Amino acid sequence: SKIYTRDYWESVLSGLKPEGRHFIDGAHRAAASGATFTRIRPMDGKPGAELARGNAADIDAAVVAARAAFESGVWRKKEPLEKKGIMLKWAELIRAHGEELAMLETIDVGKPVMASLGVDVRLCADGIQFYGEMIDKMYDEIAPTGPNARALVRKVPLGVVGAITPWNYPMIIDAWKLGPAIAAGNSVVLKPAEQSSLSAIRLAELAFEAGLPAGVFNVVTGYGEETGKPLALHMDVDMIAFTGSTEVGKLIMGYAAQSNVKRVALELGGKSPLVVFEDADLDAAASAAAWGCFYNSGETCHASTRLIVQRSVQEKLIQKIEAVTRSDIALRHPLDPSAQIGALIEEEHMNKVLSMIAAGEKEGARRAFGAERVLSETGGYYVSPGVFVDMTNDMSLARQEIFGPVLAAIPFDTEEEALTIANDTIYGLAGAVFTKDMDRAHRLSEAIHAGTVWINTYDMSNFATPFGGFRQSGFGRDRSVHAIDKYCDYKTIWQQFG
Ligand code: TXE
Repeated sequence: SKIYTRDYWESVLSGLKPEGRHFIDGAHRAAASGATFTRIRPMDGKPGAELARGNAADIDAAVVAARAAFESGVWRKKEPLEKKGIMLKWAELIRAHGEELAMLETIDVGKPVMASLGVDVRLCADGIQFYGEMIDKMYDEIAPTGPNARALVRKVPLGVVGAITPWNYPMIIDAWKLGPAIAAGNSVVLKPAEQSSLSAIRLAELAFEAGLPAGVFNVVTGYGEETGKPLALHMDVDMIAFTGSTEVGKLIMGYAAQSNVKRVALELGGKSPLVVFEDADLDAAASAAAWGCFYNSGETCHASTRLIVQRSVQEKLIQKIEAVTRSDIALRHPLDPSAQIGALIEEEHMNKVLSMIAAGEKEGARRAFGAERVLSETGGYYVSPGVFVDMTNDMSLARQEIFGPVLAAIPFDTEEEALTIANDTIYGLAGAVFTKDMDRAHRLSEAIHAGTVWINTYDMSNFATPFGGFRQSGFGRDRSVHAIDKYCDYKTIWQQFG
Protein backbone atom coordinates (compact mmCIF):
# COMPACT_ATOMS: atom_id res chain seq x y z
CA SER A 1 0.00 0.00 0.00
CA LYS A 2 3.05 2.29 0.23
CA ILE A 3 3.36 4.68 -2.72
CA TYR A 4 6.82 4.45 -4.27
CA THR A 5 8.35 7.18 -6.39
CA ARG A 6 11.51 7.45 -8.44
CA ASP A 7 12.83 10.04 -5.94
CA TYR A 8 12.26 7.66 -3.06
CA TRP A 9 14.26 4.91 -4.77
CA GLU A 10 16.99 7.39 -5.74
CA SER A 11 17.32 8.26 -2.05
CA VAL A 12 17.49 4.57 -1.07
CA LEU A 13 20.22 4.10 -3.70
CA SER A 14 22.28 7.06 -2.55
CA GLY A 15 21.98 5.97 1.11
CA LEU A 16 23.37 2.48 0.48
CA LYS A 17 26.95 1.45 1.10
CA PRO A 18 27.00 -2.12 -0.18
CA GLU A 19 29.32 -4.60 1.52
CA GLY A 20 31.56 -6.31 -1.04
CA ARG A 21 33.73 -8.66 1.01
CA HIS A 22 33.31 -12.42 1.40
CA PHE A 23 31.33 -13.69 4.39
CA ILE A 24 33.25 -16.57 5.95
CA ASP A 25 32.79 -18.15 9.38
CA GLY A 26 30.45 -15.41 10.55
CA ALA A 27 32.59 -12.44 9.49
CA HIS A 28 33.49 -10.32 6.49
CA ARG A 29 36.81 -11.05 4.91
CA ALA A 30 38.75 -9.39 2.12
CA ALA A 31 40.18 -11.72 -0.52
CA ALA A 32 43.32 -13.51 0.70
CA SER A 33 45.17 -12.01 -2.26
CA GLY A 34 43.78 -8.54 -1.50
CA ALA A 35 42.34 -8.37 -5.04
CA THR A 36 39.02 -6.71 -5.83
CA PHE A 37 36.90 -6.11 -8.91
CA THR A 38 34.32 -3.47 -9.80
CA ARG A 39 30.79 -4.34 -10.79
CA ILE A 40 29.35 -1.98 -13.41
CA ARG A 41 25.66 -1.12 -12.89
CA PRO A 42 23.63 -2.23 -15.90
CA MET A 43 21.01 0.49 -15.25
CA ASP A 44 23.42 3.31 -16.19
CA GLY A 45 26.87 1.86 -16.87
CA LYS A 46 28.31 3.50 -13.73
CA PRO A 47 30.48 1.69 -11.18
CA GLY A 48 28.35 -0.26 -8.70
CA ALA A 49 30.18 -2.02 -5.90
CA GLU A 50 33.79 -3.00 -5.26
CA LEU A 51 33.94 -6.74 -4.54
CA ALA A 52 36.44 -9.21 -3.19
CA ARG A 53 37.97 -11.18 -6.05
CA GLY A 54 38.21 -14.63 -4.55
CA ASN A 55 40.47 -17.48 -5.53
CA ALA A 56 41.18 -21.04 -4.39
CA ALA A 57 42.59 -19.81 -1.04
CA ASP A 58 39.32 -18.06 -0.15
CA ILE A 59 37.31 -21.09 -1.25
CA ASP A 60 39.48 -23.27 0.94
CA ALA A 61 39.00 -21.00 3.96
CA ALA A 62 35.23 -21.11 3.47
CA VAL A 63 35.19 -24.90 3.06
CA VAL A 64 37.28 -25.33 6.21
CA ALA A 65 34.81 -23.14 8.15
CA ALA A 66 31.83 -24.98 6.67
CA ARG A 67 33.34 -28.38 7.50
CA ALA A 68 34.16 -27.34 11.07
CA ALA A 69 30.60 -26.11 11.63
CA PHE A 70 29.22 -29.35 10.21
CA GLU A 71 31.45 -31.67 12.22
CA SER A 72 30.87 -29.75 15.46
CA GLY A 73 27.13 -30.33 15.06
CA VAL A 74 26.49 -26.74 16.08
CA TRP A 75 23.68 -26.57 13.53
CA ARG A 76 22.64 -30.08 12.52
CA LYS A 77 22.36 -31.33 16.12
CA LYS A 78 20.21 -28.45 17.34
CA GLU A 79 16.63 -29.20 18.37
CA PRO A 80 14.40 -29.11 15.27
CA LEU A 81 12.19 -26.43 16.80
CA GLU A 82 15.16 -24.20 17.45
CA LYS A 83 16.48 -24.65 13.91
CA LYS A 84 13.06 -23.88 12.52
CA GLY A 85 12.86 -20.74 14.66
CA ILE A 86 16.18 -19.49 13.28
CA MET A 87 15.16 -20.04 9.66
CA LEU A 88 11.80 -18.35 10.20
CA LYS A 89 13.57 -15.41 11.83
CA TRP A 90 15.89 -15.26 8.82
CA ALA A 91 12.89 -15.12 6.46
CA GLU A 92 11.40 -12.36 8.62
CA LEU A 93 14.64 -10.34 8.45
CA ILE A 94 14.71 -10.72 4.65
CA ARG A 95 11.22 -9.22 4.51
CA ALA A 96 12.10 -6.49 7.01
CA HIS A 97 15.10 -5.48 4.85
CA GLY A 98 13.13 -5.89 1.64
CA GLU A 99 13.71 -2.43 0.17
CA GLU A 100 17.44 -2.60 0.79
CA LEU A 101 17.73 -6.11 -0.67
CA ALA A 102 15.62 -5.08 -3.66
CA MET A 103 17.94 -2.15 -4.33
CA LEU A 104 21.06 -4.32 -4.02
CA GLU A 105 19.57 -6.71 -6.59
CA THR A 106 18.68 -3.84 -8.92
CA ILE A 107 22.15 -2.27 -8.63
CA ASP A 108 23.67 -5.58 -9.68
CA VAL A 109 21.28 -6.87 -12.33
CA GLY A 110 19.30 -3.86 -13.60
CA LYS A 111 15.83 -5.32 -13.14
CA PRO A 112 13.10 -2.88 -12.02
CA VAL A 113 13.37 -2.27 -8.31
CA MET A 114 9.63 -2.81 -7.89
CA ALA A 115 10.03 -6.29 -9.41
CA SER A 116 13.03 -6.97 -7.16
CA LEU A 117 10.89 -6.02 -4.18
CA GLY A 118 7.60 -7.61 -5.21
CA VAL A 119 8.93 -10.80 -6.74
CA ASP A 120 12.56 -11.53 -5.89
CA VAL A 121 12.62 -10.50 -2.23
CA ARG A 122 9.22 -12.06 -1.61
CA LEU A 123 10.09 -15.40 -3.20
CA CYS A 124 13.46 -15.49 -1.48
CA ALA A 125 11.86 -15.02 1.95
CA ASP A 126 9.09 -17.50 1.09
CA GLY A 127 11.70 -20.08 0.11
CA ILE A 128 13.65 -19.81 3.34
CA GLN A 129 10.37 -19.97 5.28
CA PHE A 130 9.09 -23.00 3.34
CA TYR A 131 12.16 -25.09 4.20
CA GLY A 132 12.37 -23.71 7.74
CA GLU A 133 8.85 -24.97 8.30
CA MET A 134 9.79 -28.45 7.09
CA ILE A 135 12.47 -28.92 9.74
CA ASP A 136 10.15 -30.26 12.45
CA LYS A 137 8.04 -32.28 10.01
CA MET A 138 10.61 -34.65 8.52
CA TYR A 139 10.44 -38.27 9.70
CA ASP A 140 12.86 -41.12 9.20
CA GLU A 141 11.76 -44.67 8.37
CA ILE A 142 11.86 -48.15 9.81
CA ALA A 143 12.39 -50.78 7.13
CA PRO A 144 10.55 -54.12 7.18
CA THR A 145 12.71 -56.83 8.83
CA GLY A 146 12.13 -60.05 10.77
CA PRO A 147 11.11 -59.74 14.45
CA ASN A 148 14.70 -60.05 15.70
CA ALA A 149 16.00 -56.95 14.07
CA ARG A 150 15.17 -53.30 13.61
CA ALA A 151 16.48 -51.38 10.63
CA LEU A 152 16.35 -47.61 10.80
CA VAL A 153 16.56 -45.76 7.50
CA ARG A 154 17.82 -42.32 8.46
CA LYS A 155 17.97 -39.33 6.16
CA VAL A 156 21.24 -37.60 6.96
CA PRO A 157 22.81 -34.40 5.63
CA LEU A 158 25.70 -34.69 3.18
CA GLY A 159 28.13 -32.30 4.87
CA VAL A 160 29.43 -29.34 2.89
CA VAL A 161 27.37 -28.17 -0.08
CA GLY A 162 28.79 -25.80 -2.68
CA ALA A 163 26.19 -23.65 -4.41
CA ILE A 164 27.10 -21.88 -7.65
CA THR A 165 24.36 -19.54 -8.80
CA PRO A 166 23.59 -17.23 -11.74
CA TRP A 167 22.69 -13.56 -12.06
CA ASN A 168 19.17 -13.63 -13.50
CA TYR A 169 17.24 -14.24 -10.26
CA PRO A 170 20.09 -14.24 -7.72
CA MET A 171 18.14 -14.08 -4.46
CA ILE A 172 15.45 -16.50 -5.53
CA ILE A 173 17.84 -19.12 -6.84
CA ASP A 174 20.08 -18.71 -3.78
CA ALA A 175 17.04 -19.44 -1.60
CA TRP A 176 16.20 -22.51 -3.73
CA LYS A 177 19.59 -23.96 -2.80
CA LEU A 178 20.12 -22.52 0.69
CA GLY A 179 16.65 -23.34 2.03
CA PRO A 180 16.69 -27.12 1.57
CA ALA A 181 20.46 -27.55 2.02
CA ILE A 182 20.52 -25.74 5.37
CA ALA A 183 17.18 -27.16 6.56
CA ALA A 184 18.64 -30.63 5.97
CA GLY A 185 21.55 -29.81 8.29
CA ASN A 186 24.34 -29.11 5.79
CA SER A 187 26.82 -26.25 5.73
CA VAL A 188 26.95 -24.20 2.53
CA VAL A 189 29.58 -22.28 0.59
CA LEU A 190 27.77 -20.06 -1.90
CA LYS A 191 29.59 -18.67 -4.94
CA PRO A 192 27.20 -16.14 -6.49
CA ALA A 193 27.69 -15.00 -10.09
CA GLU A 194 30.34 -12.29 -10.37
CA GLN A 195 27.60 -10.01 -11.71
CA SER A 196 25.37 -10.39 -8.65
CA SER A 197 27.16 -10.77 -5.32
CA LEU A 198 25.50 -8.08 -3.20
CA SER A 199 22.24 -9.79 -2.25
CA ALA A 200 24.12 -13.01 -1.41
CA ILE A 201 26.42 -11.21 1.04
CA ARG A 202 23.44 -9.48 2.66
CA LEU A 203 21.54 -12.80 2.92
CA ALA A 204 24.51 -14.28 4.80
CA GLU A 205 24.64 -11.33 7.20
CA LEU A 206 20.92 -11.65 7.89
CA ALA A 207 21.18 -15.41 8.44
CA PHE A 208 23.91 -14.84 10.99
CA GLU A 209 21.84 -12.12 12.66
CA ALA A 210 18.91 -14.56 12.84
CA GLY A 211 21.09 -17.01 14.77
CA LEU A 212 22.50 -19.33 12.11
CA PRO A 213 25.86 -20.36 13.61
CA ALA A 214 29.10 -19.11 12.08
CA GLY A 215 30.39 -21.29 9.25
CA VAL A 216 27.00 -22.75 8.28
CA PHE A 217 26.47 -20.29 5.43
CA ASN A 218 29.51 -18.72 3.78
CA VAL A 219 29.76 -16.56 0.67
CA VAL A 220 32.83 -16.27 -1.54
CA THR A 221 32.60 -13.73 -4.35
CA GLY A 222 34.56 -13.78 -7.59
CA TYR A 223 34.77 -15.14 -11.11
CA GLY A 224 33.69 -18.60 -12.20
CA GLU A 225 37.11 -19.89 -13.23
CA GLU A 226 38.79 -18.46 -10.13
CA THR A 227 36.24 -19.37 -7.43
CA GLY A 228 33.52 -21.62 -8.87
CA LYS A 229 36.01 -24.05 -10.35
CA PRO A 230 38.08 -24.56 -7.16
CA LEU A 231 34.82 -25.00 -5.23
CA ALA A 232 33.63 -27.70 -7.64
CA LEU A 233 37.08 -29.36 -7.60
CA HIS A 234 37.45 -29.20 -3.81
CA MET A 235 38.12 -32.57 -2.19
CA ASP A 236 36.14 -31.70 0.93
CA VAL A 237 32.93 -30.52 -0.73
CA ASP A 238 30.21 -33.19 -0.86
CA MET A 239 27.91 -31.69 -3.45
CA ILE A 240 27.58 -28.88 -5.97
CA ALA A 241 24.16 -27.39 -6.61
CA PHE A 242 24.50 -25.38 -9.81
CA THR A 243 22.25 -23.13 -11.87
CA GLY A 244 23.74 -21.59 -15.00
CA SER A 245 24.64 -22.36 -18.58
CA THR A 246 24.61 -25.88 -20.02
CA GLU A 247 28.23 -25.35 -21.04
CA VAL A 248 29.41 -24.71 -17.46
CA GLY A 249 27.07 -27.42 -16.14
CA LYS A 250 29.04 -29.94 -18.21
CA LEU A 251 32.30 -28.60 -16.76
CA ILE A 252 30.89 -29.00 -13.24
CA MET A 253 30.19 -32.69 -13.90
CA GLY A 254 33.77 -33.02 -15.08
CA TYR A 255 35.17 -31.31 -11.96
CA ALA A 256 33.13 -33.65 -9.76
CA ALA A 257 34.51 -36.66 -11.62
CA GLN A 258 38.08 -35.36 -11.51
CA SER A 259 37.99 -34.72 -7.77
CA ASN A 260 36.03 -36.67 -5.16
CA VAL A 261 32.93 -37.94 -7.03
CA LYS A 262 30.89 -35.26 -5.29
CA ARG A 263 27.28 -35.29 -6.30
CA VAL A 264 25.91 -32.68 -8.62
CA ALA A 265 22.52 -31.10 -9.29
CA LEU A 266 22.21 -28.96 -12.42
CA GLU A 267 19.57 -26.48 -13.51
CA LEU A 268 20.65 -25.31 -16.96
CA GLY A 269 19.37 -23.56 -20.04
CA GLY A 270 16.15 -23.81 -22.03
CA LYS A 271 14.38 -22.98 -25.26
CA SER A 272 10.86 -23.56 -24.09
CA PRO A 273 7.94 -23.99 -26.50
CA LEU A 274 4.56 -22.32 -26.09
CA VAL A 275 2.13 -24.03 -28.47
CA VAL A 276 -1.02 -22.17 -29.53
CA PHE A 277 -3.85 -23.86 -31.45
CA GLU A 278 -6.41 -21.91 -33.48
CA ASP A 279 -9.21 -22.75 -31.02
CA ALA A 280 -7.34 -21.15 -28.09
CA ASP A 281 -8.29 -18.00 -26.22
CA LEU A 282 -5.92 -15.82 -28.22
CA ASP A 283 -5.97 -12.91 -25.76
CA ALA A 284 -4.85 -15.22 -22.95
CA ALA A 285 -2.25 -16.83 -25.23
CA ALA A 286 -0.89 -13.45 -26.33
CA SER A 287 -0.52 -12.22 -22.78
CA ALA A 288 1.15 -15.47 -21.67
CA ALA A 289 3.50 -15.47 -24.68
CA ALA A 290 4.55 -11.85 -24.13
CA TRP A 291 5.07 -12.07 -20.37
CA GLY A 292 6.48 -15.59 -20.61
CA CYS A 293 9.20 -14.46 -22.99
CA PHE A 294 9.80 -10.83 -22.04
CA TYR A 295 9.58 -10.81 -18.23
CA ASN A 296 13.00 -10.08 -16.70
CA SER A 297 14.01 -8.94 -20.22
CA GLY A 298 14.04 -12.57 -21.33
CA GLU A 299 16.80 -13.44 -18.88
CA THR A 300 14.84 -16.42 -17.61
CA CYS A 301 15.89 -20.03 -18.07
CA HIS A 302 12.31 -21.19 -18.67
CA ALA A 303 11.28 -18.21 -20.85
CA SER A 304 8.76 -19.12 -23.57
CA THR A 305 11.14 -18.26 -26.38
CA ARG A 306 9.56 -20.43 -29.08
CA LEU A 307 5.99 -19.58 -29.97
CA ILE A 308 4.71 -22.54 -31.97
CA VAL A 309 1.51 -21.23 -33.49
CA GLN A 310 -1.10 -22.70 -35.81
CA ARG A 311 -0.55 -20.95 -39.14
CA SER A 312 -4.17 -19.78 -39.46
CA VAL A 313 -3.86 -17.57 -36.35
CA GLN A 314 -0.21 -16.52 -36.51
CA GLU A 315 -0.85 -13.02 -37.82
CA LYS A 316 -3.69 -12.29 -35.41
CA LEU A 317 -1.74 -13.61 -32.43
CA ILE A 318 1.36 -11.58 -33.24
CA GLN A 319 -0.75 -8.41 -33.45
CA LYS A 320 -2.15 -9.18 -30.01
CA ILE A 321 1.32 -9.90 -28.62
CA GLU A 322 2.54 -6.57 -29.96
CA ALA A 323 -0.43 -4.78 -28.38
CA VAL A 324 0.15 -6.41 -24.96
CA THR A 325 3.87 -5.70 -25.14
CA ARG A 326 3.38 -2.05 -26.01
CA SER A 327 0.63 -1.40 -23.47
CA ASP A 328 1.67 -3.54 -20.49
CA ILE A 329 5.37 -4.38 -20.54
CA ALA A 330 6.90 -0.96 -19.90
CA LEU A 331 10.65 -0.88 -20.49
CA ARG A 332 11.93 1.96 -18.32
CA HIS A 333 14.75 2.93 -16.01
CA PRO A 334 14.79 0.33 -13.18
CA LEU A 335 14.20 2.96 -10.48
CA ASP A 336 11.03 4.17 -12.21
CA PRO A 337 8.20 2.51 -10.26
CA SER A 338 6.20 2.01 -13.47
CA ALA A 339 8.94 -0.05 -15.14
CA GLN A 340 7.97 -3.65 -15.83
CA ILE A 341 11.30 -4.60 -17.38
CA GLY A 342 14.71 -2.95 -17.21
CA ALA A 343 18.28 -3.48 -18.35
CA LEU A 344 20.17 -6.54 -19.51
CA ILE A 345 22.90 -7.80 -17.22
CA GLU A 346 25.94 -6.19 -18.86
CA GLU A 347 27.26 -4.55 -21.98
CA GLU A 348 28.91 -7.72 -23.25
CA HIS A 349 25.65 -9.67 -22.88
CA MET A 350 23.67 -6.91 -24.62
CA ASN A 351 26.10 -7.02 -27.52
CA LYS A 352 25.79 -10.80 -27.66
CA VAL A 353 21.99 -10.54 -27.80
CA LEU A 354 22.17 -7.87 -30.54
CA SER A 355 24.62 -9.92 -32.57
CA MET A 356 22.40 -13.01 -32.29
CA ILE A 357 19.52 -10.90 -33.60
CA ALA A 358 21.65 -9.63 -36.48
CA ALA A 359 22.80 -13.16 -37.33
CA GLY A 360 19.17 -14.33 -37.24
CA GLU A 361 18.15 -11.62 -39.69
CA LYS A 362 20.99 -12.61 -42.00
CA GLU A 363 19.54 -16.12 -42.06
CA GLY A 364 16.22 -14.63 -43.15
CA ALA A 365 14.32 -14.20 -39.88
CA ARG A 366 11.57 -11.61 -40.39
CA ARG A 367 11.17 -9.02 -37.62
CA ALA A 368 7.57 -8.20 -36.66
CA PHE A 369 8.57 -5.55 -34.13
CA GLY A 370 11.13 -4.53 -31.47
CA ALA A 371 14.40 -6.28 -30.59
CA GLU A 372 16.50 -3.10 -30.74
CA ARG A 373 18.84 -1.27 -28.43
CA VAL A 374 16.93 1.48 -26.62
CA LEU A 375 17.49 4.01 -23.78
CA SER A 376 21.18 4.22 -24.67
CA GLU A 377 21.17 7.81 -23.38
CA THR A 378 20.99 6.37 -19.84
CA GLY A 379 24.39 4.74 -20.33
CA GLY A 380 22.70 1.41 -19.50
CA TYR A 381 22.14 -1.76 -21.52
CA TYR A 382 18.56 -2.02 -22.76
CA VAL A 383 17.02 -4.06 -25.58
CA SER A 384 13.32 -3.76 -26.42
CA PRO A 385 11.11 -6.85 -26.55
CA GLY A 386 10.80 -8.14 -30.09
CA VAL A 387 9.23 -10.89 -32.19
CA PHE A 388 10.42 -12.68 -35.32
CA VAL A 389 7.79 -14.47 -37.44
CA ASP A 390 7.50 -17.21 -40.04
CA MET A 391 10.50 -18.90 -38.50
CA THR A 392 11.54 -22.49 -38.92
CA ASN A 393 12.88 -24.46 -35.98
CA ASP A 394 16.29 -24.88 -37.57
CA MET A 395 17.03 -21.13 -37.56
CA SER A 396 19.51 -19.93 -34.96
CA LEU A 397 16.99 -17.66 -33.19
CA ALA A 398 14.82 -20.76 -32.65
CA ARG A 399 17.65 -22.99 -31.46
CA GLN A 400 20.03 -20.98 -29.30
CA GLU A 401 19.26 -19.69 -25.85
CA ILE A 402 19.43 -15.92 -26.42
CA PHE A 403 18.69 -14.81 -22.84
CA GLY A 404 17.23 -11.57 -24.12
CA PRO A 405 13.69 -10.40 -24.99
CA VAL A 406 13.45 -12.16 -28.33
CA LEU A 407 10.53 -14.37 -29.34
CA ALA A 408 10.69 -16.70 -32.34
CA ALA A 409 7.26 -17.50 -33.83
CA ILE A 410 7.20 -20.80 -35.73
CA PRO A 411 3.99 -21.67 -37.64
CA PHE A 412 2.59 -25.23 -37.84
CA ASP A 413 -0.37 -26.94 -39.53
CA THR A 414 -1.05 -30.17 -37.59
CA GLU A 415 -0.87 -31.27 -33.94
CA GLU A 416 1.75 -33.86 -34.84
CA GLU A 417 3.91 -31.21 -36.43
CA ALA A 418 3.51 -28.92 -33.40
CA LEU A 419 4.71 -31.67 -31.06
CA THR A 420 7.67 -32.54 -33.27
CA ILE A 421 8.78 -28.89 -33.31
CA ALA A 422 8.20 -28.50 -29.54
CA ASN A 423 10.44 -31.48 -28.77
CA ASP A 424 13.08 -30.66 -31.39
CA THR A 425 15.52 -29.06 -28.94
CA ILE A 426 18.41 -30.19 -26.75
CA TYR A 427 16.60 -28.67 -23.77
CA GLY A 428 13.59 -29.72 -21.68
CA LEU A 429 12.89 -27.17 -19.00
CA ALA A 430 9.34 -25.99 -19.63
CA GLY A 431 6.54 -25.74 -22.18
CA ALA A 432 2.91 -24.78 -22.58
CA VAL A 433 -0.18 -25.62 -24.63
CA PHE A 434 -3.03 -23.26 -25.39
CA THR A 435 -6.22 -24.90 -26.65
CA LYS A 436 -9.84 -25.33 -25.60
CA ASP A 437 -9.67 -29.04 -26.50
CA MET A 438 -8.80 -30.66 -23.16
CA ASP A 439 -8.04 -34.07 -24.67
CA ARG A 440 -5.45 -32.42 -26.86
CA ALA A 441 -4.12 -30.38 -23.96
CA HIS A 442 -3.53 -33.51 -21.91
CA ARG A 443 -2.06 -35.44 -24.84
CA LEU A 444 0.47 -32.71 -25.46
CA SER A 445 1.27 -31.97 -21.84
CA GLU A 446 2.22 -35.64 -21.46
CA ALA A 447 4.20 -35.71 -24.71
CA ILE A 448 6.23 -32.51 -24.39
CA HIS A 449 9.61 -33.38 -22.89
CA ALA A 450 9.92 -30.80 -20.12
CA GLY A 451 10.10 -30.58 -16.34
CA THR A 452 7.02 -28.32 -16.29
CA VAL A 453 4.18 -28.04 -18.81
CA TRP A 454 1.47 -25.43 -18.41
CA ILE A 455 -2.03 -25.65 -19.90
CA ASN A 456 -3.62 -22.34 -20.93
CA THR A 457 -1.19 -20.35 -18.81
CA TYR A 458 2.54 -19.74 -18.45
CA ASP A 459 4.98 -19.41 -15.57
CA MET A 460 2.52 -20.18 -12.79
CA SER A 461 4.23 -21.90 -9.89
CA ASN A 462 4.56 -22.05 -6.15
CA PHE A 463 6.93 -23.60 -3.65
CA ALA A 464 4.98 -26.86 -3.60
CA THR A 465 5.91 -27.62 -7.22
CA PRO A 466 9.32 -29.03 -8.22
CA PHE A 467 11.26 -27.05 -10.81
CA GLY A 468 13.99 -28.29 -13.13
CA GLY A 469 14.69 -29.87 -16.46
CA PHE A 470 14.96 -32.94 -18.64
CA ARG A 471 17.70 -33.52 -21.22
CA GLN A 472 20.41 -30.81 -21.35
CA SER A 473 18.36 -28.56 -19.08
CA GLY A 474 19.91 -30.61 -16.27
CA PHE A 475 18.71 -32.86 -13.47
CA GLY A 476 17.70 -32.61 -9.84
CA ARG A 477 14.76 -30.46 -8.80
CA ASP A 478 14.65 -27.15 -6.95
CA ARG A 479 11.57 -26.19 -4.87
CA SER A 480 8.98 -28.43 -3.20
CA VAL A 481 9.44 -30.89 -0.34
CA HIS A 482 11.35 -33.15 -2.75
CA ALA A 483 14.25 -30.70 -3.12
CA ILE A 484 15.46 -31.65 0.35
CA ASP A 485 16.20 -35.19 -0.80
CA LYS A 486 19.11 -34.17 -2.96
CA TYR A 487 20.87 -32.58 0.02
CA CYS A 488 20.53 -35.78 2.05
CA ASP A 489 21.65 -39.34 1.93
CA TYR A 490 20.07 -42.47 3.36
CA LYS A 491 21.86 -44.24 6.16
CA THR A 492 20.82 -47.68 7.35
CA ILE A 493 21.28 -48.63 10.99
CA TRP A 494 20.55 -52.33 11.53
CA GLN A 495 20.18 -53.49 15.10
CA GLN A 496 20.03 -57.24 15.87
CA PHE A 497 18.17 -58.32 19.03
CA GLY A 498 18.82 -61.14 21.42
O1 TXE B 1 26.62 -18.32 -17.27
P1 TXE B 1 27.64 -19.23 -16.47
P2 TXE B 1 26.89 -16.84 -17.87
C1 TXE B 1 22.79 -19.05 -19.80
C2 TXE B 1 22.29 -17.92 -20.67
C3 TXE B 1 23.42 -16.97 -20.66
C4 TXE B 1 24.59 -17.91 -20.69
C5 TXE B 1 25.89 -17.37 -20.20
O2 TXE B 1 22.06 -18.37 -21.97
O3 TXE B 1 23.43 -16.09 -21.75
O4 TXE B 1 24.19 -18.97 -19.87
O5 TXE B 1 25.73 -16.76 -18.92
C6 TXE B 1 29.90 -19.72 -12.62
N1 TXE B 1 33.51 -23.34 -12.93
N2 TXE B 1 22.36 -18.94 -18.42
O6 TXE B 1 28.19 -16.80 -18.58
O7 TXE B 1 29.02 -18.93 -16.92
C7 TXE B 1 29.65 -18.25 -12.79
O8 TXE B 1 30.63 -17.50 -12.08
C8 TXE B 1 32.63 -23.10 -11.95
C9 TXE B 1 21.21 -19.72 -18.05
O9 TXE B 1 26.69 -15.87 -16.81
O10 TXE B 1 27.12 -20.62 -16.56
C10 TXE B 1 28.26 -18.12 -12.23
O11 TXE B 1 28.29 -18.11 -10.82
N3 TXE B 1 31.74 -22.10 -12.01
C11 TXE B 1 21.03 -19.77 -16.59
C12 TXE B 1 27.59 -19.41 -12.71
O12 TXE B 1 28.66 -20.31 -12.98
C13 TXE B 1 31.72 -21.33 -13.12
C14 TXE B 1 21.35 -18.55 -15.82
C15 TXE B 1 26.73 -19.27 -13.96
O13 TXE B 1 27.49 -18.68 -14.98
C16 TXE B 1 32.62 -21.55 -14.17
C17 TXE B 1 22.57 -17.91 -16.28
C18 TXE B 1 33.55 -22.61 -14.05
N4 TXE B 1 34.42 -22.90 -15.01
C19 TXE B 1 22.99 -18.10 -17.56
N5 TXE B 1 32.37 -20.64 -15.13
C20 TXE B 1 19.78 -20.42 -16.08
N6 TXE B 1 19.76 -21.76 -16.08
O14 TXE B 1 18.87 -19.77 -15.63
C21 TXE B 1 31.35 -19.88 -14.69
N7 TXE B 1 30.96 -20.28 -13.46
